Amino acid sequence: MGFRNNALGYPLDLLQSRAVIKKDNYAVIPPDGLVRNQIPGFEGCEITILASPKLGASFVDYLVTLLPGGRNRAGFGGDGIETFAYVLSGAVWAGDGEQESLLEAGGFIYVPAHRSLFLENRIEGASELFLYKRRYQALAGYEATTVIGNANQIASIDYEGMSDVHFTTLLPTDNLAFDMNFHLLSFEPGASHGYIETHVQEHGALILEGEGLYNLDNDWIPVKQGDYLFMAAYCLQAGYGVGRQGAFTYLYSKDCNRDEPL
Ligand code: UGY
Ligand code: MN
Repeated sequence: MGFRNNALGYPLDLLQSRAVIKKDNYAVIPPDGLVRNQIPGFEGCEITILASPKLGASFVDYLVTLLPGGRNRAGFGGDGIETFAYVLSGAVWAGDGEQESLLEAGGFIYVPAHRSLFLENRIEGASELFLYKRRYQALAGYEATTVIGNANQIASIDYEGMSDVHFTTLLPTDNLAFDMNFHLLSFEPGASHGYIETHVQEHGALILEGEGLYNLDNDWIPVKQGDYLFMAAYCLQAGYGVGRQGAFTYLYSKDCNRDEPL
């Protein structure tokens, strides 16, 4: 049920949910319970806010459905806020006021904190976007630049020596100007992390395909395509790909390249 599945009205059974919300620790947010938000600047868009500082994140993640004619002409981000958009389906024109591109599934744009992100749906139907914003942590002498690409055109590498776990990095790794990155991690059935991670970085993760069994703070939780995961700093985390149909893949953000302030 829920608006994202276009299944509203009387419930068919007892009300129940797979959602788990542990503020400042982790969250599993399946699509069923999500609600629509109106956000100024977005015209003709249905928006759901996922992680936010109220959950314990230093960033905000969103799912955006751009309806026919849907757009953001006012500009999203800027004034110290970096933004990132990843097209899940459809075709979206995206620009930063200088560079622009037509993004299809897998297409993404990172816009640095001194510029704004502009968006416009370019198909007759709806386009779906994953959207992110975070206050940029500047580093003297460095300036991040706009990055436009498509995840399907970036070669993955074996993840930490495992040939059945595929790791794709979307933003530059050799430039300290970037204080965060986006990655895809994909597990073939039966593959897993090599160890349960315990680290200071936070993640927001959208499961793009498949099914997994995920450890969050030592709770083992089944998750699947469409679920959103938030992992706060120091949250224990690891997963197995368990689906019989194919890979378990998620898109996730990770802060990087900065010391921790005292
Ligand atoms: O990059 C990471 O920290 C990543 N391996 N974490 C995760 O998949 N939960
Ligand atoms: Mn991690």
